[in-house]
Amino acid sequence: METILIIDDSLFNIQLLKGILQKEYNIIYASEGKKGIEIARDMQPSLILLDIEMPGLNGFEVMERLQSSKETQQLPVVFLTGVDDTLTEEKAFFCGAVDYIRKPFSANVVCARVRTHINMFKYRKMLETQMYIDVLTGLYTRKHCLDYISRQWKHCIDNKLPFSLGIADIDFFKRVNDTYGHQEGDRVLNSVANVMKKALPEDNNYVARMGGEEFYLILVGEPKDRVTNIIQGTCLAVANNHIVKPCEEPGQEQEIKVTISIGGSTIVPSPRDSVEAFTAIADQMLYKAKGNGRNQVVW
Ligand code: GH3
Ligand code: MG
Ligand code: MG
Ligand code: MG
Ligand code: MG
Repeated sequence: METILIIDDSLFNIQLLKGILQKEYNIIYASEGKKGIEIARDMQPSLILLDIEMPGLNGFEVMERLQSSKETQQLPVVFLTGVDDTLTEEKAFFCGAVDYIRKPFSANVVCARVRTHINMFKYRKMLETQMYIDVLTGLYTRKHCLDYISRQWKHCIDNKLPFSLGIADIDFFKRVNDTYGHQEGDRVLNSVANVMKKALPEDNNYVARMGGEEFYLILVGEPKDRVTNIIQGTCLAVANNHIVKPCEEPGQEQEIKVTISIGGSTIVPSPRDSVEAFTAIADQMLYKAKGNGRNQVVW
């Protein structure tokens, strides 16, 4: 059930809205702006119904704070107010509200508008998931990764931090498909993805599937020797991972083993460095790892 947050200083209004909406939605509320912002951040509701006239922060001030924080700026806000004046309504939309409902309101109109906004929000979240999360492995997609790299690259330049990129590619993966079939190949891909993610530090474990059986592993702020240790561990963890191919005959299960090669590099980037040139180096290292016999890290 989707959650709606009501921020209103009038308990009467909160009760009224709750009565209208609680059959279809989980209703939470705050009678004051600051508290409302905290709840919005922690609970990530699918919609916020926001009053304008309140003691403490008024609706516009609440809106401004919601919009200026990364954790709340994507949440849709509907102003629900007794202020019956077109200039205020214009201002609300200008501030980023998705809708403006005047009190006294009709229960059916509130329901219909809320449903529309909630549906749009759900749809948007679904599209974002499809864009950013790879369905087969649950890892980040290429699109997410490219955005992430440009953000982190800049962050490392600004803070003089090391940026590390490892490019991992499964060895002789074509053979896996040829031997066990494409479906089994997909399971292997999924398993390798999970093992890689688990082998990285819990608080610094960005892995993306860039395409096919190639992955980017990104570590930010770790010194190079620590990075190479972690990446060696990742390579080893994949090699030690056994994937069991299920079989109808008990005792006839087959074990599929695969290895990966990883090429990578670490840099404390300066504004003159280009992320494309740096990526090309990691790619060359992968090429070397393949040429040197695979199942290894070249950094
Ligand atoms: P190398 O060690 O040189 O990387 O050899 P390789 O066989 O892994 O390399 P190659 O690039 O020739 O083959 C990659 C194979 O990965 C080809 C393709 O069929 C397979 N592949 C790519 N994406 C998928 C996928 O989503 N599922 C499955 N099952 N196979 C895939
Ligand atoms: Mg009020
Ligand atoms: Mg290849
Ligand atoms: Mg390969
Ligand atoms: Mg490949």
